[in-house]
Amino acid sequence: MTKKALVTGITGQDGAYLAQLLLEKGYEVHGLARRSSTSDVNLTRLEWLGIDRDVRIVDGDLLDLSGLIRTMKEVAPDEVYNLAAQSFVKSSWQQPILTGQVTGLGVANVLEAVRLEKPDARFYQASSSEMYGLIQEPMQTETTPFYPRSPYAVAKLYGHWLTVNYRESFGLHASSGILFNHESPLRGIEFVTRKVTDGVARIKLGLAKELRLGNIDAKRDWGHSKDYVRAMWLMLQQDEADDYVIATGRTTTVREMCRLAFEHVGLNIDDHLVIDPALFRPAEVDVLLGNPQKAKDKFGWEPKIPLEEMIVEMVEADLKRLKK
Ligand code: NDP
Ligand code: GDR
Repeated sequence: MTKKALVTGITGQDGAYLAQLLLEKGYEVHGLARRSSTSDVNLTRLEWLGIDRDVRIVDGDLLDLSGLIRTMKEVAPDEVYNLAAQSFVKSSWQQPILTGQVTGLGVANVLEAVRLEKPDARFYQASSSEMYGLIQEPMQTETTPFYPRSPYAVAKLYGHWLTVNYRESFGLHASSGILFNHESPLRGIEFVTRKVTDGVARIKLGLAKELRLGNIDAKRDWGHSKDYVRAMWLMLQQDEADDYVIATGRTTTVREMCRLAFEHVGLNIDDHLVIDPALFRPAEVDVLLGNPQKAKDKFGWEPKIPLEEMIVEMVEADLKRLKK
């Protein structure tokens, strides 16, 4: 029997790579997506991977419970991956209420639709290392206490605990992946890695002179989206639902990540980088470093693509895109 998956946030970075993985595994992939006035649905990332015609798009929004219930009934998925969110941390201070509604309460909507229409479906929640915030332990695991530092992280914490609660209350096979930062050429341009690789490519091609960043002392545990969507799928293949940290176990400053990008095109970071105080955040998460041992022990997950290789892939992709 062909397995069916429903992916919310299918038009995003992870949605695209996850859809690709599921198609490779023979799944029938249904993706929830919002229409916009410029294009019916923005399938750019799915087109980039050449799979836009292979997924079935269902019109919907995380805020629309009745639509979600209908979709759950119609699709009757075996697996539900809830990736949709207002996912940009900085915007969450600008739009705290919308972020709470989509990134937080949106999880309740999807879980309710599962509980009412397809309680035997396996559910994945896209939780985040941002929930750790003000770090309580040098290396974060599934038991490290949370201390969220943005409206985004507060909303994610609600979604995380609701997932745990629906597992304990109703016996849903609901797992939460606490994923650390992961990037790719499909990353949104507002996130720092993609902003850097796009900026470096522009400078290299003579289209820009400088790159403006905020807090370059912040440290992140960066992996590749392709590796991380594999972990999402693996979580739902386990007999028991559970929560897992997915990370590389290595942390790097924004400055060092940026230096790698400049170095790849033979430029000196100090000739082009400008620090812009306007880009600092009201509250910062200074450092993140995850320990993925549990995922390794339980289902053998390990990251394959190191930061250096990923940054080169991203710079090259941006050079190609800009030359077009
Ligand atoms: P993106 O920002 O690339 O994608 C977000 C997706 O959510 C898009 O498809 C977007 O649709 C959709 N979306 C936003 N609002 C709604 C809504 N109201 N109804 C339906 N869909 C909506 O994020 P990523 O792919 O990077 O991340 C996937 C998930 O994982 C997110 O929940 C994110 O918070 C979480 N996460 C990401 C990490 C990372 O480093 N990438 C780390 C940890 C967690 P549209 O295209 O229409 O805007
Ligand atoms: P983050 O990712 O907030 O960790 O959330 P982002 O790439 O936006 O920021 C990482 C760090 O870089 C610093 N920084 C800048 N960030 C941006 N975006 N732009 C800049 O110009 C800049 N200069 C410095 C930031 O201050 C921060 O410390 C991502 C998202 O994908 C979330 O959805 C996800 O949950 C977490 O990763 C894990």
